[in-house]
Amino acid sequence: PVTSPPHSVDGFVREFLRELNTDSGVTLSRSTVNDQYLSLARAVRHYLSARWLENTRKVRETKAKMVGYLSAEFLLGRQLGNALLATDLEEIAEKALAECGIDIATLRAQEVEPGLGNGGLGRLAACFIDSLATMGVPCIGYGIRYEYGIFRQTFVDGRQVEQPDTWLTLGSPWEFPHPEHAVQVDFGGHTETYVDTDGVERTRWVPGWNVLGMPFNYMVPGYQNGQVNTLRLWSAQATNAFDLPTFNSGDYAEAVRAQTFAENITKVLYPEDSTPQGKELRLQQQYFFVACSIRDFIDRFILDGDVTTLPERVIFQLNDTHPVIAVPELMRVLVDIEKLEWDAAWEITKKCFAYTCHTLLPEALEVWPTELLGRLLPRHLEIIYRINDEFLAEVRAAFPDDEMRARRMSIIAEYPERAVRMAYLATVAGAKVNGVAELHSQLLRDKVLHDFSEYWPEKFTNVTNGVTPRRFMRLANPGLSQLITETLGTGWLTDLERLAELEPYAEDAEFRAAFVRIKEANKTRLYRLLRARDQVALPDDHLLDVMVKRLHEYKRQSLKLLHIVSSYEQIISGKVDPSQVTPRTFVFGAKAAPGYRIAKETIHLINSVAAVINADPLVKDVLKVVFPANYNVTLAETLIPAADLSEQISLAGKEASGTGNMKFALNGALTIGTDDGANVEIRQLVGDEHFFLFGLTEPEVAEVQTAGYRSHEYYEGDPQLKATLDLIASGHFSGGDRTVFEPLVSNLLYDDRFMALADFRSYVEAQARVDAYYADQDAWARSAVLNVARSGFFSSDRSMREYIARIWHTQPLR
Ligand code: 26Q
Repeated sequence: PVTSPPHSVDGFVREFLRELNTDSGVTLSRSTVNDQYLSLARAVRHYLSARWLENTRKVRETKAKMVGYLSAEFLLGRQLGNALLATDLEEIAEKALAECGIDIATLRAQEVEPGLGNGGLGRLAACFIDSLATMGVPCIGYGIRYEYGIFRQTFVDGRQVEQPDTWLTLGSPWEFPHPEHAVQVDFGGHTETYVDTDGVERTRWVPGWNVLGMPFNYMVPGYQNGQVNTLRLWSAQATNAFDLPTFNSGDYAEAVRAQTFAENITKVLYPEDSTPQGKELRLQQQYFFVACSIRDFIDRFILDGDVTTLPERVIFQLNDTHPVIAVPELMRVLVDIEKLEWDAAWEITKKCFAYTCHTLLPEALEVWPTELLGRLLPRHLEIIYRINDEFLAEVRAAFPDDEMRARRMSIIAEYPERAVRMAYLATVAGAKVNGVAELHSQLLRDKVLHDFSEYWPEKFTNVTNGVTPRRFMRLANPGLSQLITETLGTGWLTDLERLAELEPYAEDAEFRAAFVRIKEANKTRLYRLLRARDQVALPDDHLLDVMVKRLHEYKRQSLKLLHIVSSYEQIISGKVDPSQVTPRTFVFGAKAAPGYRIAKETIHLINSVAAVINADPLVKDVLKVVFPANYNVTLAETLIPAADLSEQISLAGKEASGTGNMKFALNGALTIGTDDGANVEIRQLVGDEHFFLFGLTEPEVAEVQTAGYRSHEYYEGDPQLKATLDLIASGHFSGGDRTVFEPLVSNLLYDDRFMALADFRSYVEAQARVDAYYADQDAWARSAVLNVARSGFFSSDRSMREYIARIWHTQPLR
């Protein structure tokens, strides 16, 4: 049996040096920082291997039911810190490296985070698998090993320029390739019927081409519990069949081209997170990883080959519609390959899937044109048609005189072109459908999937998102974590509701003072990083106001910007004296989808406003605007613990949940926010007095929309808003050039889909309340502590308990 190395400084030094000498093949004195980082990572890995193998064996042997978390994205963040924490090796490793004359901080900084996701949805998947491992629940995460993750953002003259994310080039010590488990995935071709050996007429798929799926395993360690689950990411390779004939024909160049073609499938993560375009390669990615995963699960866990036991062994959670092609794929495997009857296969399939929706924006709902889907996956399209026919027959039987309803509910849309509505397919096939915050789930039931929730009320449920406190408290905010442990003892990190025990300490002046010192130290740490990383110097006595999330109109970075420009305009026009202003530093972090014009122009405007404000001596001591490039998980871990104010300002009814909002509250920032997503629940828990609410509510938004929204009227009716927009339009932030930001200004004045102007007045007033409240530092600190004490609900451990109880019905491994 495999054993773990000794948990001691000497033992660790031995592991580290052995890695350095035998695996990297260098001596300590000749080694580079990268050699040292790779060896450290592999040394830490050794402490997990034994439990990992043991775990996998136990799951197989006990036939425990597993969660198969299917997600096109896992935004993991750096691995080293998390692995050291999980194995309780932080101190040992630090001392061991010090004995070798190495500062561990230097090696930590060497790691390039795997950015295999766009934002919220991908990070949620990473939090969920962390929680399941920590709770000892068997789970296998299935996803894609993109060779290039989310692009690296740079700014050139204030404009976003994308660079490829080359996260693999210096070596990737956390992954285990398994070529022996490679799976073949077919595409294209046609279908035909034939008479099988048992005399039954069946359909078979005659594919046109195929690729190989190579799995790479990642350990998912639980927090100091000896549990290690697996994340299995698939990489595309050419099959022999693909290029052998070509090689044999002597066309070497053509053979290599074929290989490139196959490997394209997992080359790059699509950087759009809200308006997916129906790109063929994207559908190839989706089918590729899902086909690999289903084949893999059956081969590895259904050892007796009896696929009818699948529902006892697995529940596949569909992370949005991206993996929904798994539904017809499982049907194909059961009917065409395993030769089950259609009805029996459908009964099994319905028990094996559950679907999580993460959006409310109509343009974000995936649809695949049947022309494209049928060309790439002809058999799957036939299966989808049959699922739809049988479903619609049911609907028509239940509502005999309501053909409109049947058409509304059809999985196949007819306009503007014939296409498969993936969310409907997921809803029809899934045992459960859930939204990601109370308000979101309610709107799903009432609006997006209304007919379905009427037909199957018990199918719909809510599970409010959560975040892992291991990464976003313990690793990101060691100071606060230590204070909490000193105050409450250990145990709170895996039982986050225990933060409630901090509540009395909000009234304890000494505790508050300690809390404030930690916040200040976190700010200092952030400013040191930003100085090195982005060459910006920041004053450390400002209120730190932070808005970090993807750049999107519905999230309304432009509203934040209007507030900043308005504060600035009031000073330079003499309406407000700078000495009257609460000094603030505004931080933005946001990537824009490369093809999203308005989002990119907004980035340009933020940077241009920052350049002008930061250079203006009049506001020098009171206003600063910074936009560090390339916001990612790593930067979030230093940014969030330093923040005083968390900006969660989406138009009500548009942000499904948000998870950054939870991370800020757990680190003692107060929220200024709309009644949207999980903000609603945060406010309910922390209390109105400790949350700055503003803006229209979702029903009010709907009302204004119906009455006809004209943003121009708000501009005309509010002199402060007018002066703000006029200043931008005047060319003040573009060297006098009025054309540069004209499209943005016009968009706000004449379209403003997300009603920034309607909420401006209310937002500015809420910001004035922020300033007034911040003047009372003691009151602010009390509220900040209460935000921490009352946010224990937002642990992803709690989310996982709810999925388990209401959707998965799985058990922890004994
Ligand atoms: C789909 C098809 C083609 C190309 C790209 C995509 C695509 C990729 C990513 C579509 C959507 C996404 C990501 C969505 C996302 O991150 N949604 C967020 O999910 C969070 C976790 O539930 C919520 O907290 C956020 O409110 C929600 O916006």
